[in-house]
Amino acid sequence: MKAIAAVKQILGNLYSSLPQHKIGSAFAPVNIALCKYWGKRDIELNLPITSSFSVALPELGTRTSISILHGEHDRIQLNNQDIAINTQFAERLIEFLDFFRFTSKIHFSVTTTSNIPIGAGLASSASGFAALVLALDKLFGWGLPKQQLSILARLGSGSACRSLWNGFVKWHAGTAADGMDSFAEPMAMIWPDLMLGICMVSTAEKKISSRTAMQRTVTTSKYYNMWPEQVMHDLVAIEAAINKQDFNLLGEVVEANALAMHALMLTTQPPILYTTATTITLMEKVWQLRKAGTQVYFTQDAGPNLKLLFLRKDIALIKKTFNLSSVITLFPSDEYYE
Ligand code: 2P0
Repeated sequence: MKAIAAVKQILGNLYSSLPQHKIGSAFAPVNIALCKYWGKRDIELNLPITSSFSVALPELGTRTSISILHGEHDRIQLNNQDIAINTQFAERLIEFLDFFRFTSKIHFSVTTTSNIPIGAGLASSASGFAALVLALDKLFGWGLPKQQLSILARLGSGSACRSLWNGFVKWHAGTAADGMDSFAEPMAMIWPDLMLGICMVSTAEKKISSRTAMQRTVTTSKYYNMWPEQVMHDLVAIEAAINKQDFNLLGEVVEANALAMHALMLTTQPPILYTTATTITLMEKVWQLRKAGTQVYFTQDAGPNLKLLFLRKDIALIKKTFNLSSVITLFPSDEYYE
């Protein structure tokens, strides 16, 4: 298996070392892509076709503790509830833990709590796998650099490699077949007035996972070949906008990037549509408000909910206009990117 080989390569002599501590515990934030990851060049290693760029939602995320369990199988707790090991959630976690089960007898007890609004399309798998990798690093006492931990998190879920830092984060697609150059890194840029609001449309579980949806897009959309070029331009524009603190430029590029991803999904066979009538009503509201002079833009992930980007000066107006489930200051302090 390529993933096991990658884990061995990263851990080197540490592979098969015994845990140094009784418990490892860590928190990882949720991240929202400003330039989306949509398509893999390697499914097993979660290697992306393009680079992507995100911003973390500080305070919103997952805390995970892990310890060795002397039992027959793993024990998984989510938000204080035991999770049956034959559920999809547990199976995905157990499959990932298999990479670190150096002797077949090792089992783990994993306790996870998350303060992510349920069903907000906030990719709980990203903060989940990032927190798990950070917790494993502490349990085993590896002390790995974050770049290496980012590669390990990527093996659990692609976007998890971006959830190891606060602030703006770039995931370099890389070109190596083994994925050793495909990791995320924090960008030393901050934007103290930048705000994000979550506009909840539905909390129902999505009918098609982003994993399946992105693969279907790559294999069936006649227009997919336009995506990598679009992303290349968007990444440059997003970094330039942040450097200049040009909010309108940032918003335009971010919104267009999300719309292009969703447009691509409509061109798959069969088509994928996460957008609902309510999503469209909200988009129109954003556009109307913008026409009237307010600087507000949206981004949308693999679900119907919108995330609004705006500046602190407009917080009262945005709160009055939209029913937001969370309003997040993305850079609560001056040194928030590490
Ligand atoms: C992103 N999404 O960049 C994009 C935009 C959803 C829409 O990354 O198969 O859970 O585990 O690598 O990371 C969600 O996909 O997929 C995602 P896998 P992942 O945030």
